[in-house]
Amino acid sequence: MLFTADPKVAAPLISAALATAERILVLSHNHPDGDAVGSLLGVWHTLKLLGKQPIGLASSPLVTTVSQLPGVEQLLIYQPGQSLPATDLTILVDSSELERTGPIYEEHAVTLNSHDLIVIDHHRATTGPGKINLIDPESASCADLVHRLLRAMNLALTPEIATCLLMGLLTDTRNFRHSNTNSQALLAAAELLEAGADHLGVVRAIYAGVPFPTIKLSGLVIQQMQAENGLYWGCVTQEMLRQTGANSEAAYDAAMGIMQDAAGMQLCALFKEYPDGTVKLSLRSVPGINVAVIAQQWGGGGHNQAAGATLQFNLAEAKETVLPLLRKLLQS
Ligand SMILES: [Mn+2]
Repeated sequence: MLFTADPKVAAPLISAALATAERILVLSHNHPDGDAVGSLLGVWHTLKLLGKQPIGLASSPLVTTVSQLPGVEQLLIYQPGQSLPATDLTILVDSSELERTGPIYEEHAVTLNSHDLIVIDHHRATTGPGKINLIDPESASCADLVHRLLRAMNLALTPEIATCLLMGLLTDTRNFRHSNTNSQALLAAAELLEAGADHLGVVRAIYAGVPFPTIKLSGLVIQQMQAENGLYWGCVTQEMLRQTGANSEAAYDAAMGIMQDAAGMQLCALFKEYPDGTVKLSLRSVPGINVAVIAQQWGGGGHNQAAGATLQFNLAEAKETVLPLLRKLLQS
């Protein structure tokens, strides 16, 4: 078992693991975001170039932001009850827990646990479930970690791969505005552009591709957003999604972005009601306020300034439980 944050250390072992594998399952977390899909596709394209048979499988439907990425049409979207294709290696990106693949893990834990696993992730973790775990919490995105791994493996970066990875880098740094933006991220961006990444295409997809239902939903979210001494919170209910016809994931990002831009924002929380009545809590904060510790209380995780958890409460209970903890965190 290898656990390292250094792509140069992981590279020879990953090369060796790939050499003996043919059919490779590439997974990421449930409700995949730009970084999850960008990283997944970056790995998928690379495996194709190596002559492998990669199977990219997303846990749930994709956000519109990633719908133009090269190769996205080749991704399979998991349908509950579906059997897993026969593979001899699994690569998990942008997550270091197989459980985070959601329905895929729920229905195929035994199969997944029996396969060799490579983990490539940038969420804070002290251990990994893989045979090889390349986990670097200092990486701004999983995508730029994948980029450094490809370089360490001396693999070519095609314009398609570069475009997919740039999507991950831009979405996870919020266009280099998050505190996770470091020189490594900016260097990666430069190298991705040099490799032919479609910068304008990616930027347009993220910032100029907001579907009208999402804009309408943002209006509803803004209307009932609350603010109190640097703490901002809001919610997206199933009723709001029905009313506007918005795609939930893109809408969540839009609502979160608005709160993060609010004057004096120190900590913000978005409560998203899922169809099964449970609530996904997403937290963002300014440096100095660690929201990961809050998310961890419910088995969630993430980064100090961006974390989340799934709560087995209804919306009202979730707010009643979480908001006092956030107020306390802000006062401490
Ligand atoms: Mn990520």
